[in-house]
Amino acid sequence: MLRKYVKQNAVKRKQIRVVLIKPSKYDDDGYVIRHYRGVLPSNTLACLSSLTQDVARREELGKDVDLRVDLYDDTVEKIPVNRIIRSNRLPYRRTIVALAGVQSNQFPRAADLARRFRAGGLQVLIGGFHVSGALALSQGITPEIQELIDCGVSVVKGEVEEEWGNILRDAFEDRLRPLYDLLDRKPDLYSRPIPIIHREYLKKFVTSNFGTIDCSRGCPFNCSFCTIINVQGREMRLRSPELLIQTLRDNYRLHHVNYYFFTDDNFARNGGWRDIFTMLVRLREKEGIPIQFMIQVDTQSHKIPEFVSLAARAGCTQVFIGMESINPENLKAVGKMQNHVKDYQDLIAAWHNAKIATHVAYIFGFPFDTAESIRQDVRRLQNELGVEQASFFILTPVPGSRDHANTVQRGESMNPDLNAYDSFHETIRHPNFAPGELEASYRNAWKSFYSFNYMKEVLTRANLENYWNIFLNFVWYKNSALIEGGHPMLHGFFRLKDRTDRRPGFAVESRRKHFSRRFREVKSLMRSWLSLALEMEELWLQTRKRSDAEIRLLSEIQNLRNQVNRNLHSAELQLAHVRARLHFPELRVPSRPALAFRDLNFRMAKRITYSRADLQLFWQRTGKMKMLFIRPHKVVLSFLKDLQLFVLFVRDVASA
Ligand code: B12
Ligand code: SF4
Repeated sequence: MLRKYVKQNAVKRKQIRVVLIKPSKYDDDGYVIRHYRGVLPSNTLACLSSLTQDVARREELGKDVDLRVDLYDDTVEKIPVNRIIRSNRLPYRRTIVALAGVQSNQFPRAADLARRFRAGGLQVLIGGFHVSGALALSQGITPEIQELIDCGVSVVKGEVEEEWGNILRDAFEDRLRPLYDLLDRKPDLYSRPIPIIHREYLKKFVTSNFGTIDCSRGCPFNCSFCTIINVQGREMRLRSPELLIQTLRDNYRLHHVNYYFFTDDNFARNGGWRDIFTMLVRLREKEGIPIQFMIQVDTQSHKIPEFVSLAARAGCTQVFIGMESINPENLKAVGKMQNHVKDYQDLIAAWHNAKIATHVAYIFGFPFDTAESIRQDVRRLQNELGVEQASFFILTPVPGSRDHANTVQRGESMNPDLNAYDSFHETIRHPNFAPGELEASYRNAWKSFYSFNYMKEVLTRANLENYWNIFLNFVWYKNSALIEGGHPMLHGFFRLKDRTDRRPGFAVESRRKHFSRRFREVKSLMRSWLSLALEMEELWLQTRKRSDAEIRLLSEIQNLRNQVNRNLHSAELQLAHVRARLHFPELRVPSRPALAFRDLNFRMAKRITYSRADLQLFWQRTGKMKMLFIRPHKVVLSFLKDLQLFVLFVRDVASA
């Protein structure tokens, strides 16, 4: 939980506490999907928190009102429902709960939380893409939203940049309306407050130097599965580049944040891209602020003059491309007319030439897909396009998309459980797949794309600057998709399961049953992690980038070794250092005590030129042998070798 006192003034006697909550969703067993550490912080929380602070700064609720924001993210922390309810009991305080950025798959969880807060007497608001999208294209109010309204929850449809102060005033004065319809009043974002960084919140994520900002909203295209155009519109609305850059500068100085996900759905259509990139170049090259970022772009982005080259200079390390399919028939069927399959190779090559890693969004379940075509598509992504990463999704008729409205109109059946609308569950029947077959093909796609051989190919050709970004993404993706069995975009590291906070309809297990089940799950998780760690270590051994200085040093050692034909002594190793230093003065010749450790590293460096295969073979053979045939000294030596190697691996990862 993060608490921000926006105004602290002893004179102020009335307090409004705005509790922003980003709900998670339930897994198939009814447990909230929550992790010890997340990967991507919520931009909606950052945005609404910034807007609330702005309302406070302007004293929009009156000079004697203290406005305070608390932030909770259900995906990385337990929501203390009872404590929040109790905080409303103080006579001078009014607590308002705002369920933020609620997507369709998060709606059931959000609704359960809303009901608990309402039962505790709190005022509750809900907003985000589910309510905005569902109400944008439906005739009237949909039943699940009506149900919330009936229990006293206020629903906010659309963006609140220009209305947040008024809504908070309504809450303060106890006259919240059941529905705020702001969809037709799309706010001008230009001078609106930029989403802010909360350092304490970032600590709940794997890296705390990571920020998110939406630099624009809307998208000019017209894909039938998309909700964005029906909520944020097809006209682009931009934030001021100057304001944005000033925020990045401040965030770097105050919070050391230097990596961003600019969450615009299509940064290539953000009319301010040139100004933003130019200012970022200045920030990096003149002010020495090393900002890097990733963006989402369309498949025509490489044709915008200078877009790619300037993105590279501005610090872009990865682009997320809305490729969706390699089958032109599929693209036509969903109105993705801007995607031309014949351009794909040029597109990927253009980003690669700029040394920017490509990550494609790819959807299965389009009308012309079959189990075989999915297998082929994955191979084509690898062999013909050579993209570094792919994120796979199952086509889902999300409320707010034309696909959803058409399916409703045709009276076709859809999965009634919104919790499944997360793009990795089947929600409609596909004529080319038996029930469950699409999900199976989807899972296989993850497995074959993130195979050892393909990851090796990608990392071998990755440039030094991008190597670790891609490597760590592989760890994240493999862990989420193949170990945790979910979608990387929803998963962080180390799954937590709250025994008592289970979806209504699922029984709360006894302590004994729950802990023995969790014990088995954690044990199997540990085993999977060990094998993932060894796989990634092997990948590192086979692909790791060596600096020119290290290559030179290794070749000097090899030369000496060839001359003396035996293991080198410390003095000889020192000589190799001296020789290599002639070319790379930055290499330090180690002092004597350090030499032993260096020696170890170099021997390992020699070994790490190859792989861990010999050790693996040894362990396999040892595992099969009877006790009598095992040679203890070999076991100990191999264990030590493996340990040394692993320490080097971890050291390298940690310094990435
Ligand atoms: C960036 C992004 C992500 C990032 C998240 C990064 C982050 N943590 O912020 C990643 C890649 C992880 C991601 C993952 C997923 N995403 Co996503 N994502 C987006 C994207 C492109 C931008 C989000 C954003 O920053 N928006 C800007 C914020 C400020 O807008 P906002 O949330 O709508 O909030 C505004 C209003 O809605 C309103 N509001 C919101 N909440 C509340 C609450 C109250 C009380 C009030 C008054 C107002 C209010 O005020 C805000 C300011 O105006 C959106 C599309 C979009 N343009 O928004 C899709 C989008 C939200 N994602 C979507 C989906 C489906 C997913 C995934 C399930 C996987 C997938 N298929 O992509 C996962 C789920 C992960 C998860 N647990 O959240 C869908 C949701 C559709 C739906 N109806 O459910 C969207 C709309 C894109 C789409 N495909 O159509 N996503
Ligand atoms: S390009 Fe992306 S954001 Fe734009 S309409 Fe299509 S799916 Fe939506």
